[in-house]
Amino acid sequence: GVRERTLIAVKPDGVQRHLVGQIMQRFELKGFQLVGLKMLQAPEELLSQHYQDLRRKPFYPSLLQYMTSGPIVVMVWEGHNVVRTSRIMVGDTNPAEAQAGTIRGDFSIHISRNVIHASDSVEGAKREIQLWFHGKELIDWTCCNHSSIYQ
Ligand code: YYY
Ligand code: MG
Repeated sequence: GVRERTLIAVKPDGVQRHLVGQIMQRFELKGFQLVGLKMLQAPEELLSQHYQDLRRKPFYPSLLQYMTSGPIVVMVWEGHNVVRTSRIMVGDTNPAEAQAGTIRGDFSIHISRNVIHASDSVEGAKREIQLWFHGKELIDWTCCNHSSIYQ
């Protein structure tokens, strides 16, 4: 449905490099709708839940160190097929494999500093949105351009 939602986060490297505006603009220009937004210094406990499936990976300790190294910007974007489409907009996990035109392809070089997070499934998005946002922080609103974006 058009009310599908995904969690997008600009990671500490993206914030430090002043990429927040450009990244948000890509989602706005695409036609997706912003329904939640905040900046925070991520608590390690929250990150360990966010990345629970990666706990046994060799890169996990350095991943957590990087993700707590500075503020992040977390947001929820809404729209038809937004989970899958935003993964395409974000590009491959490894920036060396990410296509030009994708966010990682255009703005990053190394897998350990790939500027952005995007949920990888509808179920994963639901879990991550609940982890990072209280229900009342998510705003239901209707875009006046709706009929120019959807049939
Ligand atoms: O969903 P995505 O961010 O594209 O990749 P994941 O496999 O979920 O890994 C999360 C995160 O971990 C990735 O964005 C960078 C980091 N990472 C890494 O530093 N080294 C790897 N070999 C794999 C992932
Ligand atoms: Mg992932």
